[in-house]
Amino acid sequence: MIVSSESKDRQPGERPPVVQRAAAHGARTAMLEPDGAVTYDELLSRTDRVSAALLPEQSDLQEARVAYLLPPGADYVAAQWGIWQAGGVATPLSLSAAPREWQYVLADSQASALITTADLRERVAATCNALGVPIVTLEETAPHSPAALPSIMPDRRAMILYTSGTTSQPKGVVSTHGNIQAQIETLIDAWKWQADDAIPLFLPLHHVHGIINIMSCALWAGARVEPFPKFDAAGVLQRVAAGAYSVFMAVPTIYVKLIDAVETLPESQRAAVCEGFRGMRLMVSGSAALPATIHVAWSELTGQQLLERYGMTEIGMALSNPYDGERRPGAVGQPLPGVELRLVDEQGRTIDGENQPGEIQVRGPGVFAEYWNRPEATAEAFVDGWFRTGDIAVRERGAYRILGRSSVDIIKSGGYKLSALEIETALLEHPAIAQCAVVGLPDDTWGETVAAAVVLRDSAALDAETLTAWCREQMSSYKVPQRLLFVDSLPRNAMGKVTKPAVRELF
Ligand code: MLC
Ligand code: AMP
Repeated sequence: MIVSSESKDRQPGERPPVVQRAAAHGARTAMLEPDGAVTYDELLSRTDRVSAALLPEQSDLQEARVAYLLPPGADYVAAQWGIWQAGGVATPLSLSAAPREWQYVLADSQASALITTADLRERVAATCNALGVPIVTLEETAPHSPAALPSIMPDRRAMILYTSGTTSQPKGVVSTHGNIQAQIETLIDAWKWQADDAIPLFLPLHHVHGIINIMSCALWAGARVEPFPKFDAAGVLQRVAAGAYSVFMAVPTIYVKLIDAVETLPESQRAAVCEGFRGMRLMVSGSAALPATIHVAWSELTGQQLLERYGMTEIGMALSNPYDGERRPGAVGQPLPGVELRLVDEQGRTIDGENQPGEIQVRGPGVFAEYWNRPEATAEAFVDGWFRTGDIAVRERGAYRILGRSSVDIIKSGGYKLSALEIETALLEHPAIAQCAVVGLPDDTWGETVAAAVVLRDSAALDAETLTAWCREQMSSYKVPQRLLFVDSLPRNAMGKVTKPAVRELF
């Protein structure tokens, strides 16, 4: 169990751990934004404004859920820390979600308020009004400090992240302040985060990779974060060439895109970019399998051995190749400090030796508390206190290798975990669609790409272009099926159940 000296000695009335630490980083640059540097002191004063706005009459939000829709940057951090400090549960919304997805998260989490900017307000106003969720814009917060703040103890709920899985609707993963601290500290320790580190942030901030591994670890260490509104290969490479970063973290799709981008640069620029990558102390890949070919291609291009690690929203990071030592292409290394991990076979027996596949199960202080308002799903997710990840792995020569997932209904595309059932449920709301089946197809860039086989209702007419346009209104862009096939019937087994492997064959 990882407990820092601070958390052991923590007294009631203290601020959340990451906020406490920020005070010690004072005048250092926390965020380098396009319009200037934001220091840790400035972040703290913006955090106080948010807390004061959320606590006009009371001194503790008592774990009320507060949603926020904000671009990556200091405002996002101030909202997250301001909610935490006020005793609320931070519930980030995805900037690329469709209104019905925001509506689902706001309703499911029973959000008490939503924080956004004046610019973004219009995009969510109708959704919030329909649900009666008040909107707070950062521009309207006053430069006040909160009159009184609650005691943030480690077992209080801190954050809900929505994850798509084997159910037709996403589940809210609740992490406590203690869980978040453990998830951060294991990476600070294993990957040797330092105050003089600098890292770009171009991953979305509604998932752990961006929130914990990049943003929270960097701010815990007193390092500098450079946010990008979204991933932009040219913009990132320009800063890499300038030697701006010491640490870099991305999903495999981004490394595939960067290889393309670097290889098409003029010779004169390519050398500086490769030098920029070569000079970094750490480059990490995760959230989806890194093909060994990409590991090798990246090393030939930049001289960097990517450190591949494995994690999940419910547990933070669990397995990592070593900081010092062999980083084996295709493998995800060993359990991180403080993480207990075992493989379990189909009969529920723990696998002791090597070369025998089993489900990864995890225990430890970083493992989430519960699925929000879903006691049965929470109970099913654990066996004897171990969290069942649903990922199958094998241990070979001392390192774990991920073999796949136990469910065919989970798709990993561009590092996003998508639920085939959730996309099917959305498609079935189209009046022309009678039946459908969604599968993931292997893809060199995206890992998997979403494909849908669709059976139309009698006499209904629908073409791929119209359906795609409709999907874009209903779901996040990364969930929209990239391949569509209109069929007369879906392949089914003797029980009448759609056979997903046969659906894949159709493509
Ligand atoms: C977008 N496109 C896709 C797609 N996403 N096509 C297939 N599959 C997908 N998943 C299409 C768009 O429709 C568009 O097409 C074109 O690609 C460019 O879209 P874009 O949005 O501009 O793409 P880009 O910004 O380049 O996005 C790629 C990306 C993004 C890799 C930056 O997908 C991303 O941020 N992924 C990271 C997700 C993440 O953080 N996961 C971590 C989860 S936590 P057109 O035709 O419109 O041009 C977790 C735990 C752990 O997993 O272990 O970390
Ligand atoms: P999420 O639920 O979005 O947090 O995604 C977590 C899932 O991503 C895990 O359950 C794995 O299936 C997958 N994943 C994360 N890292 C890796 C990796 N290095 N290799 C293979 N799969 C990974």
